[in-house]
Amino acid sequence: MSRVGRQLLGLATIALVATGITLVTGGTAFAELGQPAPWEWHLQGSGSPVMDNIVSFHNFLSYLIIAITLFVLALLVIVVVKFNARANPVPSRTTHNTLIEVVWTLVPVLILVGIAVPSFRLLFLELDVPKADLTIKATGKQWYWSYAYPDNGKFEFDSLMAQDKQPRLLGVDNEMVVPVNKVIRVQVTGADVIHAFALPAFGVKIDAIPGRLNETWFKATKTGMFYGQCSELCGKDHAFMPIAIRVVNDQEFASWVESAKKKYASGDTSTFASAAGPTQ
Ligand SMILES: [Cu+2]
Repeated sequence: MSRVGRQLLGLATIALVATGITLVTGGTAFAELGQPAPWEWHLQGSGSPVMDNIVSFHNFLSYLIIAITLFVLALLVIVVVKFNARANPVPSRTTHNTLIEVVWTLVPVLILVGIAVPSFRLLFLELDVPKADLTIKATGKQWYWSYAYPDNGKFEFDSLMAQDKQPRLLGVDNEMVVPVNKVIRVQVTGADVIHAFALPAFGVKIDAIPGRLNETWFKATKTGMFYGQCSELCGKDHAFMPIAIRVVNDQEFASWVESAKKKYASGDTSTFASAAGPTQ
């Protein structure tokens, strides 16, 4: 085997080993649930059925891409080793091969169809809001979020980043609180400029646009704290308006609602007086 061929085979071996290590140590090993972790390179851990689907679709695509890349690499290695000028001094004059042309057209088409089907299934899962157990309205403002609970006594409160809370830049003074295993419909709007309501662990990301009411949903399958961030550049403190959601059981949620009704009773109720739209 030629020197170049050996070098290429060596490279291919390194790529294979690296891929193997990546796949073995990947998955949820580093992916912490609810918040980002240091040196994280994988998707955040899933806390909702939609995110479960996003993770498995992402993994499916990764395996497919790795397989295609290795296949092309193998073809390149074969060409370099078998058909270089020294190993193959008299080149073939073949210009056409009907079978191979049909195959290299059909196989990519089939692969794309195989990607399209689960991709559309996932889009429909994200966009068809199931019958909701609870509706929460999230309003993006420069630079914090307000959460309103129209089903639970029509209270509304502001959620600002808390300097003294952990995790840094994600902790807030008043968290959004939701019950576990319930379909939460989130209606999202902006009060001043465009913001975006995003929570990676729930697979949620939707624009908060003034004058418009966008709708998304999630069903948290685990209790605990989950963090997201405004995901549309909205001004100088865009980086400092985190989204913090506390997922609790039904009893804890009921008692939180009782205390929240009292705590936020004097809050601004303009959300309920007017329909969607800017409140200032
Ligand atoms: Cu923003």
